[in-house]
Amino acid sequence: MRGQYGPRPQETVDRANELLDNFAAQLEKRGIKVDRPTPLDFNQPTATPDWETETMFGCMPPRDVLLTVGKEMLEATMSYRCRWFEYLCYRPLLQQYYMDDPKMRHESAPKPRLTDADYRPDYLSESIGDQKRLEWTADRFFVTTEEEPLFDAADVLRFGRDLVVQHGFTTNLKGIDWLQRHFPDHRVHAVNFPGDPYPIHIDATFTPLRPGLILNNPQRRLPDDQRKMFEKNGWEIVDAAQPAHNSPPPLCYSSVWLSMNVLVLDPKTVCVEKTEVYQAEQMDKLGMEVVEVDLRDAYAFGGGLHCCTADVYREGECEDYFPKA
Ligand code: DAV
Repeated sequence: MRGQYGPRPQETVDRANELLDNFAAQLEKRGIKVDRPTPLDFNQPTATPDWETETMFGCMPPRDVLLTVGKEMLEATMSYRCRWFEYLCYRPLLQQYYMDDPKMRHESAPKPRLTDADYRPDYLSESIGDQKRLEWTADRFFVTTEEEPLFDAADVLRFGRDLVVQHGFTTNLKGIDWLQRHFPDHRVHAVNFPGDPYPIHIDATFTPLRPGLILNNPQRRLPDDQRKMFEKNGWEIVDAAQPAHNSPPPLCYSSVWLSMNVLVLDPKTVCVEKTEVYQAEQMDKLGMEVVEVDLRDAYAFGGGLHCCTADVYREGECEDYFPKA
């Protein structure tokens, strides 16, 4: 966060932890087993032979780091230097899963070097202005270069056999190609949302609710030429409701569209942040049972309900939702 780094106020940390604990308890009451990461001291400097940073990020959003596909859990490359070591917070759990389930595959994508060659200098300079930024992102000209494969797990959506991946700031084309080579039995689709001046993660932009239905951010609509696979297979893409807030909470990295960063528990049940009344109302109209969760005061630590969760073990088979090519 430009110009601001170092420890966050302790009372905001305590409040966010309280909300995350309550959310975990809510999920447990519904019969979901919830595991929690092991935090590091995020206020320590980290370095590799190529760079050093003064502080780290945290481990509120496992969604950014861990990608579960079938029996595999894959650690993403990540694309910020301050998040390079974040996987360590999840290693105790991943080791446990690996020992408990002989079929579990624990994989880690090649750690990127993240030298200066990975980033366009001055791309984020304040003098650029939103108009220019929108042109750049529409042209798929992003802050990261194609120096080496980069992806954050939160840029990937899983639809059974198909993986839909946002090309943007945190995931480059080489990262998407790496995913396709790594999952040869899946079809990997690159998508873009031109209305987003800062495309970081797909989960406040494109939200599958159940087979056949996706919410799309009305300011970041999927371009026509990328809708074909959904249309041909009878999927409906509807505009998400407006957020209930005009601005994100203080020191938050994300936009107001965390309103649509919901956690779907099953095709009929969805967790929605409790102040997001318009989003909840839309879910209700779409026939979903809404579970209200108080999380807004934790947003600043890395995102919403979808960000702060990552599914590990799910029931069901790998479906083909898009048989018509
Ligand atoms: O709209 O700021 C937030 C996504 C966080 N995983 C946004 C994207």
